[in-house]
Amino acid sequence: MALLCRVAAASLRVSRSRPLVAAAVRASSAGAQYQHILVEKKGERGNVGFIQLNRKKALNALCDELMREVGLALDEFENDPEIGAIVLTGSEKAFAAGADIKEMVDKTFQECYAGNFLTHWNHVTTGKKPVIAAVNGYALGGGCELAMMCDIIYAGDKAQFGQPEILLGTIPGAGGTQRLTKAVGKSLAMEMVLTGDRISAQEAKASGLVSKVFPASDVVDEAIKCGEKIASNSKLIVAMAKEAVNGAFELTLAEGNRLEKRLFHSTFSTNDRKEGMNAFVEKRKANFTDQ
Ligand code: CO8
Repeated sequence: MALLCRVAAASLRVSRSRPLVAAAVRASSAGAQYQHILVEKKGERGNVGFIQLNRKKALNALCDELMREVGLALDEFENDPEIGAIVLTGSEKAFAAGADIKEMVDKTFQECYAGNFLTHWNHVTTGKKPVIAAVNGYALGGGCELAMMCDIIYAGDKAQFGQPEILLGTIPGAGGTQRLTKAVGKSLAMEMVLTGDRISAQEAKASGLVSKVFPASDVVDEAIKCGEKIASNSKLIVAMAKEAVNGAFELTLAEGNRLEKRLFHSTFSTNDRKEGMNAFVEKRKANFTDQ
């Protein structure tokens, strides 16, 4: 694999909006090599990171290497000062049909437990920059969980969400029983997890799992537009806002309100808070510097 990467690196040239594609390994705009994902910068200002899962034949089943690559690409964007938001998407047929069952079929409890099997997926939730999932087609099992690890979910009108692990004799392991329940409530989450039944994009919208539904062909562009809108704000303050909202999932109301208040107070130590309020008073557009 390392040799393959080096050979491909020598033969690849990369453009900002459309990376050229080699047989098996692709380079991101920062030059990193990926086999299972496409990585670009999108948006008029190139300030939206774009990660596309690209194992189409396997319906973007989330094999270990793919998720490792997603983690690397997220790190790449996290460390890129130009990037203000990230869009994660799959193909029109599948955002992702779950963890790779073929990779899991022979695993033992001992291997899973001792090796902390798939724990590295949590990496998706640890960044400061907002991640928007643009979901078309199947978002099943680990695919639904991956979407729920993102900060915002946009869905195409043919998207389907489900936690079908029960049909495989297992249960969700990447937050499906927790994030789904917080998003849609106990009754629907319990029904989905216990029966393996899927819900449509429209049901996902009605139950609060996704924020917007678009025609399938528009959902990626709309997610990028949302990313551009977020990226036009102060990256420093956006990170604080994300931290505060995430507090609502992890803390009691009192602790969450305390965290929010401290972060709110902290904005008063930043140049961007001064700039934002002065710009309003002076009736001009704010020029944020992320300081
Ligand atoms: N894993 C591996 N391969 C898959 C997966 C998968 N999850 N889903 C689809 N594929 C493969 C198929 O095997 C097939 O490959 P091949 O052509 O080599 O036979 C190819 O993708 C196309 O699939 P189908 O022929 O089945 O396509 P259909 O259009 O007929 O059906 C479905 C599409 C309904 C999506 C069907 O493929 C399906 O049911 N897939 C499995 C869905 C599923 O059960 N997902 C849950 C997996 S378990 C899980 O995600 C646990 C997560 C725990 C994470 C813990 C992290 C800490």
